[in-house]
Amino acid sequence: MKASLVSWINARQNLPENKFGTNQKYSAMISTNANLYALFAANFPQDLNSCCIETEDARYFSWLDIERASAKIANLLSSLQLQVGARVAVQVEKSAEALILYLATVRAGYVYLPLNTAYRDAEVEYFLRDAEPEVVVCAPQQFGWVSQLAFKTGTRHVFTLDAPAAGNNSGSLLQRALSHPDQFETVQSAPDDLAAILYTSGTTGRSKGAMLTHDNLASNAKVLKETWAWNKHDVLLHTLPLFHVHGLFVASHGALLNGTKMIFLAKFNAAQVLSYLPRTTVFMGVPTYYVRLLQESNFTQETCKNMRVFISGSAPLLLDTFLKFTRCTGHTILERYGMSETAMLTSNPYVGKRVGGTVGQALAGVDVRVVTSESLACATDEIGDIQVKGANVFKGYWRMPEKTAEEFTNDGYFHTGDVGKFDRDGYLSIVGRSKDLIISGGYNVYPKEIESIIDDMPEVLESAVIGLPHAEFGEVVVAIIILKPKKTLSELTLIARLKEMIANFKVPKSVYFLDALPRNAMGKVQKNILRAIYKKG
Ligand code: MCA
Ligand code: AMP
Repeated sequence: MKASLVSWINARQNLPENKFGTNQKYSAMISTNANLYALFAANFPQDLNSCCIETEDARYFSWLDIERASAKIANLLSSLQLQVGARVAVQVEKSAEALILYLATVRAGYVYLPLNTAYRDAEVEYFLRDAEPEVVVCAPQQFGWVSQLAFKTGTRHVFTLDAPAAGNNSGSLLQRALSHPDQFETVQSAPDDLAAILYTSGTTGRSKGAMLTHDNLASNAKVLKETWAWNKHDVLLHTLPLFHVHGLFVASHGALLNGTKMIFLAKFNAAQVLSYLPRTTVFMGVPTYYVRLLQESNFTQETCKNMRVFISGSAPLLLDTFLKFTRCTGHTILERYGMSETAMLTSNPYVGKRVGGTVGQALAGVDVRVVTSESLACATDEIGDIQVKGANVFKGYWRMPEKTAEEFTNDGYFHTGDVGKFDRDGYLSIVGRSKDLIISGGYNVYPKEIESIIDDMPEVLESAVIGLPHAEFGEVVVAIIILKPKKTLSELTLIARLKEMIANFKVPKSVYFLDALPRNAMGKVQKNILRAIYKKG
């Protein structure tokens, strides 16, 4: 079935199926334009009518559809007379149309700012005030509160984009794009021009906008294409959200730069993934995806016989999961390491030894080092701070020059905040974090953000938020509360309040009450002691 977006456009304009020639016209762009979309377009397949995205409701978007639909939206954005470098903030359900909006924003030379659909009004208000987007695109059902927030914070244009299940009532963005031409000359960008801002909450609690340039993204996409041996027969099964690096860049850019098909599932569902594996060759996921797949009785070698590679990242993959996966499927998971600020830094090899419990070796062109607290290079197997330098490393934090400067060494390496060691073959193991961070089901949760909200509650004297091991999510958020004298507060009440205020995945799964928090001689809360006490809980 033709994708509704394009058949819907065609139907109203009786356009001939294929107005464009073959792919020759795009190859000229790659040499002079650093715009990320120009790189993708130069690698479109010869047959532009072949499928780029297949959706779970059997809609098909050809490469020509992608080109034309992103041109229409790029023309709409350009018609708004936005400032150079204008931000386009997007909080919508995953869909092919959402990916097309991303591509349109990039090719029009604007800055794409994806927001987790779980974020609630207080979180969204922070991002809008901080990033000051000129355009906001949200789901229709959120339009009421999002548009109020957006206009209050100075946004001039708010559009809606609906999940595909809603059919042709696809929201105001596509309705408005319909009347615009379906050809657009991708804007000439410099390598260092901004392409996206991704917010990664700070250990101090204030979210920071990681500024990613066209070259940050293009250089990483190119090195991953080689490292993971993408080929013309590949089909990517894409089940990740589109509002984080893993799904939006690592997965989508892999297929786009390779000029091969993606099958888009709205979200991860283990049983549904199994039904698609026989038609796909590449799958990417957070460890929770693999834990869940292994719980499926029919997840076998037979199910995976068409698969070429399973890639894991965003959070630690337990050795137990790694080994069990090989026993069940015959495949060895390829684990890699990334950050919003750096995209991918290291990867286990596609051909060669994949070592469980490690995130592999530094990618070509990426300089990763492990140093002591005196910034001396660590010896083999010596634990130290992981630092990185390379074209993949971001431009800095949005409007935070001082914070950015703090995060880089004098010789230009970025402090990842991770702690690890290299083995004698150069395989990196992440053994901990110097930053106070919980990774739950692949989502990052910064305890400081949650502690600040809890500490503002009238009954609370102070709190500590920690991550405890969890078989499925890797870690889960847990809060320890010290109440003010004579005050009462129940776990249920606290959780209910937090669910009204912050994204669900950040809400503690358990709450404990103590008379006092353990502190060291410096007065710093000893979270390691709290983790030890409650890990057995
Ligand atoms: C959902 N819940 C969660 C999470 N997800 N709680 C903690 N952590 C989570 N990650 C809550 C739901 O709100 C719900 O709460 C309850 O758990 C059960 O929901 P469930 O249906 O089981 O969850 P789900 O909808 O299936 O989601 C689990 C998930 C999802 C599929 C693992 O979290 C996911 O897609 N994670 C991937 C995140 C990602 O893309 N990470 C990449 C970041 P209640 O019952 O109270 O309603 S990029 C990155 O890290 C770097 C750059 C890199 O290297 O990639
Ligand atoms: P973010 O940039 O906020 O999405 O999260 C990046 C962080 O996720 C890194 O600094 C690591 O702490 C963690 N991370 C990413 N990939 C892995 C991995 N393969 N193993 C362990 N931690 C990882």
